[in-house]
Amino acid sequence: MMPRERLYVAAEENFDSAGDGGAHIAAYRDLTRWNTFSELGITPAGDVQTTELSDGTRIAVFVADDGSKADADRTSLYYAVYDAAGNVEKFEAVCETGRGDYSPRLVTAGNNTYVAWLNSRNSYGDTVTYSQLAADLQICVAEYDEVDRMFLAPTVLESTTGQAPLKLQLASDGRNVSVIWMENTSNDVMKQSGTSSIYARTITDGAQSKPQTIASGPNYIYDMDAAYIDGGLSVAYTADTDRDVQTYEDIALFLVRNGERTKLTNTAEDPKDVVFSGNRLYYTSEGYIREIKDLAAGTTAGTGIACDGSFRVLNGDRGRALLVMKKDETRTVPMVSYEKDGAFTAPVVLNDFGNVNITYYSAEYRSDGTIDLLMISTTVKDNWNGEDSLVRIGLRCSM
Ligand SMILES: [Ca+2]
Repeated sequence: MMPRERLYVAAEENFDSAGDGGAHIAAYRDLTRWNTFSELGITPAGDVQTTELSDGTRIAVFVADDGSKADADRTSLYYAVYDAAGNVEKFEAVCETGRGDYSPRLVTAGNNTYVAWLNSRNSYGDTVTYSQLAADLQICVAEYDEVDRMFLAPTVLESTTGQAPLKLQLASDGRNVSVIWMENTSNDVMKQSGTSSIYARTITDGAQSKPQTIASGPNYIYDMDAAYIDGGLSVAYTADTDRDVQTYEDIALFLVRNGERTKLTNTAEDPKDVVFSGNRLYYTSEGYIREIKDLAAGTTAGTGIACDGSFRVLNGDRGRALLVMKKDETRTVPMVSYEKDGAFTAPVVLNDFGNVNITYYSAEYRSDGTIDLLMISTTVKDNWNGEDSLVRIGLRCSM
Protein backbone atom coordinates (compact mmCIF):
# COMPACT_ATOMS: atom_id res chain seq x y z
CA MET A 1 0.00 0.00 0.00
CA MET A 2 1.47 3.32 -1.05
CA PRO A 3 1.79 6.11 1.48
CA ARG A 4 -0.63 8.83 0.50
CA GLU A 5 -0.58 12.56 0.99
CA ARG A 6 -2.38 13.53 4.15
CA LEU A 7 -3.20 16.69 5.97
CA TYR A 8 -1.30 16.83 9.20
CA VAL A 9 -1.41 19.58 11.72
CA ALA A 10 1.51 18.32 13.72
CA ALA A 11 3.65 16.60 11.15
CA GLU A 12 6.72 18.29 12.56
CA GLU A 13 8.71 15.14 12.95
CA ASN A 14 11.98 15.52 11.20
CA PHE A 15 15.11 13.51 11.09
CA ASP A 16 18.32 15.18 10.11
CA SER A 17 20.96 13.07 8.51
CA ALA A 18 23.22 11.62 11.14
CA GLY A 19 26.97 11.91 11.21
CA ASP A 20 29.43 9.42 9.89
CA GLY A 21 28.68 5.79 10.54
CA GLY A 22 31.33 4.37 12.84
CA ALA A 23 31.90 0.79 13.76
CA HIS A 24 29.39 -0.35 16.36
CA ILE A 25 29.25 -3.39 18.50
CA ALA A 26 26.29 -5.44 17.37
CA ALA A 27 23.77 -6.01 20.11
CA TYR A 28 22.33 -9.45 20.52
CA ARG A 29 19.01 -9.30 18.81
CA ASP A 30 15.89 -11.33 19.13
CA LEU A 31 12.91 -10.45 17.01
CA THR A 32 10.00 -11.94 18.87
CA ARG A 33 6.93 -10.38 17.36
CA TRP A 34 5.88 -8.87 14.11
CA ASN A 35 2.50 -7.40 13.33
CA THR A 36 1.64 -5.64 10.14
CA PHE A 37 -1.43 -3.55 10.53
CA SER A 38 -2.15 -3.47 6.84
CA GLU A 39 -3.49 -6.97 7.40
CA LEU A 40 -6.09 -5.37 9.61
CA GLY A 41 -7.18 -3.05 6.83
CA ILE A 42 -5.60 0.20 7.96
CA THR A 43 -2.56 2.25 7.11
CA PRO A 44 -0.76 3.66 10.13
CA ALA A 45 -0.14 7.32 9.51
CA GLY A 46 1.77 8.75 12.43
CA ASP A 47 2.38 9.51 16.06
CA VAL A 48 2.79 6.14 17.73
CA GLN A 49 2.58 6.13 21.52
CA THR A 50 2.88 3.07 23.76
CA THR A 51 2.57 2.40 27.46
CA GLU A 52 2.59 -0.44 29.96
CA LEU A 53 -0.36 -0.42 32.36
CA SER A 54 -0.02 -1.19 36.04
CA ASP A 55 -1.25 -4.75 35.45
CA GLY A 56 1.41 -5.34 32.79
CA THR A 57 -0.93 -4.96 29.81
CA ARG A 58 0.64 -3.12 26.90
CA ILE A 59 -1.34 -0.74 24.79
CA ALA A 60 -0.53 1.47 21.84
CA VAL A 61 -2.29 4.43 20.26
CA PHE A 62 -1.64 5.90 16.84
CA VAL A 63 -3.47 7.67 14.07
CA ALA A 64 -4.31 5.56 11.06
CA ASP A 65 -6.31 5.53 7.88
CA ASP A 66 -8.96 2.90 7.24
CA GLY A 67 -9.56 4.16 3.71
CA SER A 68 -13.17 5.12 4.35
CA LYS A 69 -12.86 8.83 4.95
CA ALA A 70 -12.22 11.80 2.66
CA ASP A 71 -8.75 13.34 2.50
CA ALA A 72 -9.23 16.13 4.99
CA ASP A 73 -10.92 13.89 7.56
CA ARG A 74 -8.78 10.91 6.91
CA THR A 75 -6.94 9.96 10.07
CA SER A 76 -8.63 8.28 13.03
CA LEU A 77 -7.15 7.59 16.45
CA TYR A 78 -6.83 3.85 17.10
CA TYR A 79 -5.67 1.81 20.04
CA ALA A 80 -4.31 -1.69 20.18
CA VAL A 81 -4.16 -3.94 23.24
CA TYR A 82 -1.44 -6.59 23.30
CA ASP A 83 -1.62 -9.98 24.97
CA ALA A 84 1.21 -11.33 27.10
CA ALA A 85 2.84 -12.89 24.05
CA GLY A 86 2.88 -9.56 22.25
CA ASN A 87 0.12 -10.22 19.74
CA VAL A 88 -2.59 -7.67 19.04
CA GLU A 89 -5.55 -8.91 21.04
CA LYS A 90 -7.88 -5.98 20.51
CA PHE A 91 -7.85 -3.18 18.03
CA GLU A 92 -10.39 -0.41 17.46
CA ALA A 93 -10.90 3.34 17.24
CA VAL A 94 -10.64 5.27 20.51
CA CYS A 95 -13.68 7.36 19.54
CA GLU A 96 -14.70 7.36 15.88
CA THR A 97 -16.36 10.66 15.04
CA GLY A 98 -16.02 10.47 11.27
CA ARG A 99 -13.84 13.57 11.52
CA GLY A 100 -10.08 13.85 11.60
CA ASP A 101 -7.93 12.93 14.61
CA TYR A 102 -4.36 14.12 15.14
CA SER A 103 -1.39 14.23 17.52
CA PRO A 104 -2.14 11.67 20.26
CA ARG A 105 -0.29 11.74 23.57
CA LEU A 106 -0.49 8.81 25.98
CA VAL A 107 0.51 8.78 29.63
CA THR A 108 0.31 6.29 32.50
CA ALA A 109 0.54 7.46 36.10
CA GLY A 110 -0.02 4.89 38.82
CA ASN A 111 -3.17 2.95 37.95
CA ASN A 112 -4.43 5.51 35.47
CA THR A 113 -3.80 5.86 31.76
CA TYR A 114 -4.99 8.72 29.60
CA VAL A 115 -4.80 9.71 25.95
CA ALA A 116 -5.15 13.25 24.66
CA TRP A 117 -5.50 14.17 21.01
CA LEU A 118 -6.83 16.73 18.61
CA ASN A 119 -10.15 16.17 16.90
CA SER A 120 -11.80 18.33 14.29
CA ARG A 121 -15.25 19.71 15.03
CA ASN A 122 -16.16 19.51 11.36
CA SER A 123 -16.02 17.11 8.48
CA TYR A 124 -14.72 18.64 5.29
CA GLY A 125 -14.81 16.26 2.41
CA ASP A 126 -11.83 16.57 0.15
CA THR A 127 -10.89 20.23 0.54
CA VAL A 128 -10.18 22.45 3.51
CA THR A 129 -7.82 25.33 4.17
CA TYR A 130 -5.45 25.21 7.10
CA SER A 131 -7.09 28.22 8.74
CA GLN A 132 -10.48 26.49 8.63
CA LEU A 133 -9.06 23.36 10.15
CA ALA A 134 -7.05 25.25 12.76
CA ALA A 135 -10.11 27.07 14.02
CA ASP A 136 -12.00 23.80 14.32
CA LEU A 137 -9.51 21.72 16.27
CA GLN A 138 -10.47 20.71 19.78
CA ILE A 139 -8.56 18.84 22.46
CA CYS A 140 -10.04 15.55 23.69
CA VAL A 141 -8.93 13.51 26.71
CA ALA A 142 -10.03 9.92 27.37
CA GLU A 143 -9.25 7.59 30.25
CA TYR A 144 -8.48 3.92 29.71
CA ASP A 145 -10.64 1.48 31.65
CA GLU A 146 -8.43 -1.47 32.64
CA VAL A 147 -11.43 -3.65 33.56
CA ASP A 148 -13.35 -3.24 30.31
CA ARG A 149 -10.10 -2.79 28.36
CA MET A 150 -11.28 0.21 26.41
CA PHE A 151 -11.10 3.98 26.38
CA LEU A 152 -14.06 5.72 28.00
CA ALA A 153 -15.96 8.52 26.28
CA PRO A 154 -13.65 11.53 25.95
CA THR A 155 -13.83 14.84 27.73
CA VAL A 156 -13.81 17.60 25.12
CA LEU A 157 -12.03 20.70 26.38
CA GLU A 158 -13.83 23.94 25.81
CA SER A 159 -12.07 26.10 23.25
CA THR A 160 -11.58 29.73 24.05
CA THR A 161 -9.61 31.29 21.23
CA GLY A 162 -10.31 29.63 17.89
CA GLN A 163 -6.58 29.17 17.43
CA ALA A 164 -5.06 25.81 16.69
CA PRO A 165 -3.64 23.92 19.66
CA LEU A 166 -0.08 23.03 18.64
CA LYS A 167 2.54 20.73 20.17
CA LEU A 168 0.00 18.98 22.37
CA GLN A 169 1.49 17.42 25.51
CA LEU A 170 -0.06 15.36 28.30
CA ALA A 171 1.01 14.90 31.91
CA SER A 172 -0.57 13.25 34.93
CA ASP A 173 0.16 12.44 38.55
CA GLY A 174 -2.57 9.80 38.58
CA ARG A 175 -5.39 12.01 39.81
CA ASN A 176 -4.82 15.21 37.85
CA VAL A 177 -4.40 15.03 34.10
CA SER A 178 -3.08 18.12 32.34
CA VAL A 179 -2.97 18.98 28.67
CA ILE A 180 -0.39 21.52 27.62
CA TRP A 181 -0.29 23.17 24.23
CA MET A 182 0.95 26.17 22.31
CA GLU A 183 -1.06 28.73 20.37
CA ASN A 184 0.14 31.25 17.85
CA THR A 185 -1.87 34.45 17.50
CA SER A 186 -1.62 34.22 13.71
CA ASN A 187 -2.24 30.46 13.57
CA ASP A 188 1.09 30.43 11.78
CA VAL A 189 2.52 26.93 11.58
CA MET A 190 5.45 28.29 9.61
CA LYS A 191 6.38 30.13 12.79
CA GLN A 192 7.21 33.47 11.19
CA SER A 193 4.46 35.72 12.47
CA GLY A 194 2.34 36.37 15.53
CA THR A 195 3.28 35.63 19.09
CA SER A 196 3.12 32.26 20.77
CA SER A 197 1.97 31.25 24.23
CA ILE A 198 1.85 28.02 26.19
CA TYR A 199 -1.33 27.05 28.03
CA ALA A 200 -2.32 24.23 30.35
CA ARG A 201 -5.66 22.87 31.45
CA THR A 202 -6.13 20.28 34.15
CA ILE A 203 -8.95 17.79 34.57
CA THR A 204 -9.44 16.71 38.18
CA ASP A 205 -12.23 14.29 39.09
CA GLY A 206 -13.97 15.17 35.82
CA ALA A 207 -13.85 18.94 36.28
CA GLN A 208 -11.90 21.12 33.82
CA SER A 209 -9.79 24.00 35.06
CA LYS A 210 -9.64 27.30 33.23
CA PRO A 211 -6.70 27.63 30.85
CA GLN A 212 -3.55 28.50 32.76
CA THR A 213 -0.90 30.56 30.99
CA ILE A 214 2.46 28.85 31.37
CA ALA A 215 4.42 31.24 29.19
CA SER A 216 3.19 34.19 27.18
CA GLY A 217 4.62 36.04 24.25
CA PRO A 218 7.80 34.11 23.46
CA ASN A 219 8.20 33.98 19.75
CA TYR A 220 8.89 31.31 18.76
CA ILE A 221 8.56 28.20 20.96
CA TYR A 222 10.32 25.29 19.30
CA ASP A 223 10.14 22.19 21.51
CA MET A 224 8.13 21.47 24.61
CA ASP A 225 7.48 18.73 27.15
CA ALA A 226 5.56 18.52 30.42
CA ALA A 227 5.50 16.26 33.48
CA TYR A 228 4.30 16.13 37.06
CA ILE A 229 7.37 16.37 39.28
CA ASP A 230 7.31 16.62 43.07
CA GLY A 231 3.56 17.09 43.04
CA GLY A 232 3.42 19.95 40.55
CA LEU A 233 3.18 20.46 36.82
CA SER A 234 6.51 21.28 35.19
CA VAL A 235 6.80 22.51 31.61
CA ALA A 236 10.09 22.78 29.74
CA TYR A 237 10.43 24.50 26.37
CA THR A 238 12.94 26.04 24.04
CA ALA A 239 12.29 29.54 22.77
CA ASP A 240 13.95 32.35 20.92
CA THR A 241 15.08 34.71 23.66
CA ASP A 242 15.00 38.01 21.73
CA ARG A 243 11.94 37.00 19.65
CA ASP A 244 13.87 37.54 16.45
CA VAL A 245 13.68 34.18 14.69
CA GLN A 246 16.34 35.28 12.21
CA THR A 247 18.94 35.00 14.99
CA TYR A 248 19.40 31.47 16.25
CA GLU A 249 22.22 31.79 18.73
CA ASP A 250 19.91 33.04 21.48
CA ILE A 251 17.59 30.03 21.63
CA ALA A 252 17.43 28.87 25.25
CA LEU A 253 15.84 26.14 27.35
CA PHE A 254 13.33 27.33 29.93
CA LEU A 255 11.63 25.52 32.80
CA VAL A 256 8.37 26.61 34.43
CA ARG A 257 7.62 25.08 37.83
CA ASN A 258 5.13 26.38 40.38
CA GLY A 259 4.62 29.49 38.28
CA GLU A 260 8.33 30.35 38.24
CA ARG A 261 10.34 30.44 35.05
CA THR A 262 14.03 29.52 34.97
CA LYS A 263 16.40 29.83 32.03
CA LEU A 264 18.51 26.68 32.01
CA THR A 265 20.94 27.18 29.14
CA ASN A 266 23.19 29.98 27.94
CA THR A 267 24.08 31.05 24.43
CA ALA A 268 26.87 28.48 24.19
CA GLU A 269 24.18 25.84 23.71
CA ASP A 270 21.64 25.24 20.99
CA PRO A 271 18.94 23.28 22.86
CA LYS A 272 16.41 21.14 21.00
CA ASP A 273 14.13 18.14 21.55
CA VAL A 274 13.44 18.67 25.24
CA VAL A 275 11.99 15.71 27.15
CA PHE A 276 11.36 14.84 30.79
CA SER A 277 12.33 11.44 32.17
CA GLY A 278 11.31 10.90 35.78
CA ASN A 279 12.58 13.99 37.60
CA ARG A 280 15.23 14.71 35.00
CA LEU A 281 15.30 16.73 31.80
CA TYR A 282 17.01 15.72 28.55
CA TYR A 283 17.64 17.63 25.35
CA THR A 284 20.07 17.80 22.46
CA SER A 285 22.60 20.50 21.76
CA GLU A 286 25.21 20.65 19.01
CA GLY A 287 24.57 17.02 18.08
CA TYR A 288 24.78 15.50 21.58
CA ILE A 289 22.24 14.53 24.22
CA ARG A 290 22.55 16.52 27.44
CA GLU A 291 20.84 16.03 30.80
CA ILE A 292 19.82 17.94 33.88
CA LYS A 293 19.69 15.54 36.81
CA ASP A 294 18.68 18.09 39.42
CA LEU A 295 16.02 20.47 38.15
CA ALA A 296 16.27 22.71 41.21
CA ALA A 297 20.01 23.18 40.68
CA GLY A 298 19.55 23.39 36.91
CA THR A 299 23.07 22.18 36.13
CA THR A 300 23.38 20.78 32.62
CA ALA A 301 25.83 18.05 31.67
CA GLY A 302 26.68 16.12 28.53
CA THR A 303 25.85 12.41 28.27
CA GLY A 304 28.48 11.84 25.59
CA ILE A 305 25.83 10.27 23.36
CA ALA A 306 25.66 11.68 19.84
CA CYS A 307 22.27 12.43 18.36
CA ASP A 308 21.68 14.36 15.18
CA GLY A 309 18.12 13.16 14.75
CA SER A 310 15.51 11.83 17.10
CA PHE A 311 15.87 10.14 20.49
CA ARG A 312 13.86 8.76 23.40
CA VAL A 313 14.79 8.42 27.05
CA LEU A 314 13.54 5.02 28.23
CA ASN A 315 13.00 4.72 31.97
CA GLY A 316 12.26 1.30 33.42
CA ASP A 317 12.89 -0.94 36.41
CA ARG A 318 16.44 -1.54 35.20
CA GLY A 319 17.19 2.15 34.92
CA ARG A 320 17.51 4.40 31.94
CA ALA A 321 18.46 3.84 28.35
CA LEU A 322 18.86 6.30 25.50
CA LEU A 323 17.42 5.23 22.16
CA VAL A 324 18.80 7.21 19.23
CA MET A 325 17.47 6.91 15.69
CA LYS A 326 20.58 7.20 13.60
CA LYS A 327 20.11 8.18 9.98
CA ASP A 328 22.29 6.33 7.52
CA GLU A 329 21.37 7.74 4.11
CA THR A 330 17.86 6.35 3.49
CA ARG A 331 18.02 3.92 6.42
CA THR A 332 17.26 4.44 10.07
CA VAL A 333 19.34 2.47 12.55
CA PRO A 334 18.15 2.41 16.19
CA MET A 335 21.06 2.71 18.62
CA VAL A 336 20.87 2.19 22.37
CA SER A 337 23.00 3.27 25.34
CA TYR A 338 22.39 2.14 28.91
CA GLU A 339 22.94 4.12 32.05
CA LYS A 340 25.46 2.40 34.27
CA ASP A 341 27.12 3.89 37.35
CA GLY A 342 25.82 7.34 36.44
CA ALA A 343 27.10 7.34 32.86
CA PHE A 344 25.81 6.08 29.53
CA THR A 345 27.53 3.18 27.78
CA ALA A 346 28.77 3.43 24.21
CA PRO A 347 25.86 3.10 21.75
CA VAL A 348 25.21 -0.28 20.20
CA VAL A 349 22.91 -1.14 17.30
CA LEU A 350 19.60 -2.24 18.76
CA ASN A 351 18.60 -3.83 15.51
CA ASP A 352 19.51 -3.44 11.86
CA PHE A 353 16.27 -3.52 9.92
CA GLY A 354 18.04 -3.14 6.61
CA ASN A 355 16.69 -0.68 4.08
CA VAL A 356 14.02 0.69 6.39
CA ASN A 357 13.20 4.28 7.20
CA ILE A 358 11.58 4.73 10.61
CA THR A 359 9.24 7.71 10.69
CA TYR A 360 7.29 7.40 13.95
CA TYR A 361 8.08 5.20 16.92
CA SER A 362 7.65 4.56 20.62
CA ALA A 363 9.77 2.34 22.83
CA GLU A 364 9.86 0.92 26.35
CA TYR A 365 12.68 -0.59 28.42
CA ARG A 366 10.99 -3.53 30.10
CA SER A 367 11.86 -5.15 33.39
CA ASP A 368 12.98 -8.35 31.62
CA GLY A 369 15.70 -6.38 29.84
CA THR A 370 14.05 -6.15 26.46
CA ILE A 371 13.44 -2.95 24.61
CA ASP A 372 10.12 -2.96 22.81
CA LEU A 373 9.93 -0.80 19.75
CA LEU A 374 6.68 0.00 17.98
CA MET A 375 7.38 1.86 14.80
CA ILE A 376 5.91 3.08 11.60
CA SER A 377 8.47 2.30 8.99
CA THR A 378 8.81 2.54 5.29
CA THR A 379 10.73 -0.10 3.44
CA VAL A 380 12.82 1.81 0.94
CA LYS A 381 12.86 0.09 -2.41
CA ASP A 382 15.02 0.64 -5.45
CA ASN A 383 12.49 2.92 -7.10
CA TRP A 384 12.09 4.90 -3.84
CA ASN A 385 8.52 3.79 -3.48
CA GLY A 386 7.90 2.39 -0.07
CA GLU A 387 5.47 0.28 1.83
CA ASP A 388 4.18 1.35 5.22
CA SER A 389 4.12 -1.11 8.05
CA LEU A 390 3.63 -0.89 11.79
CA VAL A 391 5.49 -3.45 13.79
CA ARG A 392 6.02 -4.35 17.40
CA ILE A 393 9.28 -6.00 18.11
CA GLY A 394 10.85 -7.21 21.29
CA LEU A 395 14.55 -6.59 21.13
CA ARG A 396 16.68 -8.22 23.78
CA CYS A 397 19.50 -6.00 24.80
CA SER A 398 22.98 -7.19 25.51
CA MET A 399 23.11 -6.23 29.19
CA1 LIG B 1 16.70 35.24 18.19
